Amino acid sequence: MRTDTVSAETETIALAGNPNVGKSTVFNALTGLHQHTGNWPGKTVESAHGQFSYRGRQYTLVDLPGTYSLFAHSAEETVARDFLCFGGARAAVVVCDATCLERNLNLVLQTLEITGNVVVCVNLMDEAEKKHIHIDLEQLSSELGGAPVVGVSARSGGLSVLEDALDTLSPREAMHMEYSPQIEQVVAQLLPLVQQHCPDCCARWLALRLLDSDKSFAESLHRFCPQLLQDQKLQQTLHTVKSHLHQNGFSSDTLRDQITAVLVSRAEKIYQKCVTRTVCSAAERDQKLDRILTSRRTGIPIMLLLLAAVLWLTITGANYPSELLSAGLFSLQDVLWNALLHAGAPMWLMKPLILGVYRTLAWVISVMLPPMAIFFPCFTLLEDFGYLPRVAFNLDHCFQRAHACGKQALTM
Ligand SMILES: Nc1nc2c(ncn2[C@@H]2O[C@H](COP(=O)(O)OP(=O)(O)OP(=O)(O)O)[C@@H](O)[C@H]2O)c(=O)[nH]1
Ligand SMILES: [Mg+2]
Repeated sequence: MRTDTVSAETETIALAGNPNVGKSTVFNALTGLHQHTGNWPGKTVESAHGQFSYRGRQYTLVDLPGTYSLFAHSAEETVARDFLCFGGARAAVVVCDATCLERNLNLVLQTLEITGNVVVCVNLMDEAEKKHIHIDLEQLSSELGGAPVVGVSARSGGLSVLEDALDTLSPREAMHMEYSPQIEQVVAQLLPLVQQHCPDCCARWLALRLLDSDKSFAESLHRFCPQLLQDQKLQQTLHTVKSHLHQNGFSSDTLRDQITAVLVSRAEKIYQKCVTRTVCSAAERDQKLDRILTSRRTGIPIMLLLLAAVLWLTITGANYPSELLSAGLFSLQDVLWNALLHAGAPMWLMKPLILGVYRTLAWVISVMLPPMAIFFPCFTLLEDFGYLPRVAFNLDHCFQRAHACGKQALTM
């Protein structure tokens, strides 16, 4: 059912969210497809399309790569930002992790600034319950200007609340975040000019982003909205307001920092109003464990030891089952050879069959199967214990020096 082009009769819904919050799990549950899921960030690297229908309406769901912010820093984040901004989706579902809602709200607010047609899907409610985190979904919805909020545990299904929310979603205005007077003043100057080309609700967001001279965003504008770059009056006004801001000590970085600070502080306030957490021994134990597994002094040595143990188990440990398998399979070779001889099979058939096909197969199985049967379960255990994102965190610093990021360590 995978489709790469979106049919005109279907309503396109973007599925966005931070990395590793369960977007692909939601996507698979709704569309019946099998997007790659796993417990580490950065599995989805390009958008995938799938379809589903609900109450007679046809939807095309677009599973986007995980992104922390729409100030894109990586290629995956650019894909997500461009689709949310220029993809022409009717609505966006922002999937959040109920166990760390505050961080996720940053993206929710940024998406709401682009479009009011957002459903907030708070996933991993089961994990939140285990950690004694209570989220007041109604309060959250009212803090987000009435955007529908649903709580789900996508891994165990039960996504009809999300389907209902999409079905009853009515068009809404984008959220208006209030920035400093200097920023508001220049946005007011740019807005009418941007609106001429983009009359829909993301004009204010576009005006804000034009101020921040981001190269990747300029490339996206060139691709999706070239008229903004070609409008001489707009470019002149942009030049004037930028130099005015510059004279008042506003560089692109200061501008971004101010915008981010407003979003972060709003997210913090919303979180405090909507989330209550009963501190329990399990949560404290998790925090202690986190400190040990990700601190500089203990995190790296533990990681090296664990990875070395997995490699040692795979390489040395595999020798024993390898020997057993090879002894078993090669003794079977003699049995097969004698059986065929007894049955009167000709030599021209027996030699390629037994000494060629069977012997090669026996070698491959006895050499390759044991390391795989040891390595993959070990890796899955580390994944299920949630250790892989911690490896990504520990290695992020090293990888950044090579202009990469920690999560690439996992595929490496
Ligand atoms: N306990 C629990 N785990 C879940 C739930 N939903 C998803 N998961 C798990 O969370 C992990 C991440 O899920 P994905 O669907 O791959 O997350 P994603 O947001 O697509 O991740 P990226 O594509 O890397 O950004 C997987 O191990 C899922 O099995 C849930 O409701 N409860
Ligand atoms: Mg995914």
